[in-house]
Amino acid sequence: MSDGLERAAAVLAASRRPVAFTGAGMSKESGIRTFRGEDGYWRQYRAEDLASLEAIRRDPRTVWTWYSQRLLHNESVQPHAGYLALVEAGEYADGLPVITQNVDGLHARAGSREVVELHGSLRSASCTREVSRSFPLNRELLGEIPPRCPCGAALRPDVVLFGEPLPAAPMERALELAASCDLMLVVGTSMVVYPAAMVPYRALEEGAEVLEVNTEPTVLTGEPGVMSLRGPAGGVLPELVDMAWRS
Ligand code: BV8
Repeated sequence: MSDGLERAAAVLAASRRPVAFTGAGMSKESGIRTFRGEDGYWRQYRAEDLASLEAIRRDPRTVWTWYSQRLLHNESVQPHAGYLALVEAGEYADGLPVITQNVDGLHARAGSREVVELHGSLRSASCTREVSRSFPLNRELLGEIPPRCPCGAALRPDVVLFGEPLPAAPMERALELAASCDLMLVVGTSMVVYPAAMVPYRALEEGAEVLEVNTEPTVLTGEPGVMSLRGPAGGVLPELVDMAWRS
């Protein structure tokens, strides 16, 4: 079920404090695989087998091979037109802060002024023994798999692994933005992972409208206060922003 682009554009143009909440589907058209889609990472592996502290301790080589492949692939991808549309919308409307579950850094690279990374990022890695010691995660550090701290212990990527609590400050900021926005664009997320998936529900509870952009229906589709645009972020978002402010 998909609502009209015209109505969605009118709601976006009228919003005073829009916020975006994005997941792996936002990066699909930049060439980064989703987690649970047909080509998703989790198709071959189970989340617990890769993105967990237990997995890093049990089998650091497999986990780091996966993260290293993702990091090196990240170097070759670019933010697509949907990212740039969110940046442009921010120029018309309150900066349009972005809350993301993604660790690929593409929103910041596209130029979004405020990006709240709920699940950390692939920019750095920390020592599993001296946890406060962190290092830029780059090709050089990946010369050895798993990369090691000078103390000899294995490093871990500074992403939030399954079973780990989310960092407090980003989650607090995300809930604050959800509570104060009048419109939340929910783009490219299956709404499966908690507590991140609480964020759009908080926006709805506080009276905001939600505009979902996804190629598939999710638990949000059809909920009161939710409009759904069925289609890829890289196509829908530029059309939406064009219609809201340019036509
Ligand atoms: C926590 C970082 C508690 C790493 C990620 C058992 C044990 C422990 C915990 C749990 C458990 N059972 C449940 C839990 C809770 C667990 C959870 O939610 N599990 C799920 C799977 C059921 N959560 C946690 O473990 C969290 N921590 O609960 O801690 C705690 C508290 C106090 C003290 C101690 C512990 C931590 C969760 C964070 C995990 N880290 N990522 C990394 O990236 O490697 S999660 C991972 O999933 C990514 O961040 C990803 O972004 C996120 C969510 O997935 P989506 O983004 O939605 O992506 P997905 O592929 O699922 O969907 C893509 C969507 O896009 C689809 O809807 C598709 O239709 C759409 N799409 C596709 N193409 C397009 C598109 N849309 C638009 N355009 C397109 N072109």
